[in-house]
Amino acid sequence: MNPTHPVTAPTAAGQLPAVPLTIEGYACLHQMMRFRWTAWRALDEPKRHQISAEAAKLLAEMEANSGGQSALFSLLGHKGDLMLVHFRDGFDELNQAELTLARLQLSEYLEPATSYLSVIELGLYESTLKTYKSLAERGIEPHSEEWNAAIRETIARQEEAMKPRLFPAMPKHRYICFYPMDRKRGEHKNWYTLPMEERQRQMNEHGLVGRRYAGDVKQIITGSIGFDDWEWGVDLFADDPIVFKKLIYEMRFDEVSAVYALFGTFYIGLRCPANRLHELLEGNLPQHAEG
Ligand code: 76R
Repeated sequence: MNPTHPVTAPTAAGQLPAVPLTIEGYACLHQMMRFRWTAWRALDEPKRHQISAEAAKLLAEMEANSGGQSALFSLLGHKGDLMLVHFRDGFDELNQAELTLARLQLSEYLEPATSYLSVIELGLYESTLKTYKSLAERGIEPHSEEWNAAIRETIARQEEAMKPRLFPAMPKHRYICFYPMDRKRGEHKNWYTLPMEERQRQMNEHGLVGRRYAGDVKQIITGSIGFDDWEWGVDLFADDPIVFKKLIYEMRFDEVSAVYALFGTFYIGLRCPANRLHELLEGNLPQHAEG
């Protein structure tokens, strides 16, 4: 028995490590901003134009960035006016994107409302379970050299196969829904004390529900344990916002959400391409057109 994981039930194959393997892709920053409309409107039109043109030029470059794209969204409601979503190769590039934006004249009219830092994460419950079990069956001790080598091999194979999902282009859909979430660590219901097999079963069911929406919604899960105040960030992209409601409602009945999910604040935004920024800042909703 492994005394460091006493809560994980032993299996026929012996004690399995509790942590599922994950693979990570782009670093991801969400910046929710308030726009200082009053100060902005006090500027004359040519000045507003000059400032928004400068910002649009930078945003256009960021939208096309080869090491991870950015996108701007106009937020609905009081939680913020604008949301920038940045995907980058790493935290350095992410921080540079923040600093470059802060140099814009437009930034004098932007006030951070909140932000969220995470990395694109694929949880590999299925292949983790297969790998852990086959290693246990071969009598290979967890965390031994041989075990570590086999795990590294599994991770490398998955990283290669999943590259497009770890380093995605920014989805082009009209609407975004972003919210952070946790898995419950309560006195009676605690996700982290469930055996690996049980978590794998529930995650598999979760995936089956999700997959039925695959054509209507694009989902990007980011992990934020150690980076921000919640454990995961969920980004959903769709051309019809009702799909968010239907998908999330249906998932509430799914065991892993019904019993173990805790949700943070929801943000809903409309995509604003760089070349529509001036329209948006003049108070006109940009039509959905790319390019
Ligand atoms: O990535 C995959 O497609 C594999 C299956 C899968 C995993 C591992 C998957 C599929 N998700 C995974 C992980 Mn998900 N997901 C959410 C939410 O509202 C709620 O109840 C929860 C918020 C939604 C709406 C959603 C949608 N998923 C995760 C994780 C990490 C948990 C962990 O590792 O312990 C969280 C927190 C989470 C939450 N999920 C899908 C979807 C959809 C639509 C799919 C199918 C995607 C597709 O097949 O294209």
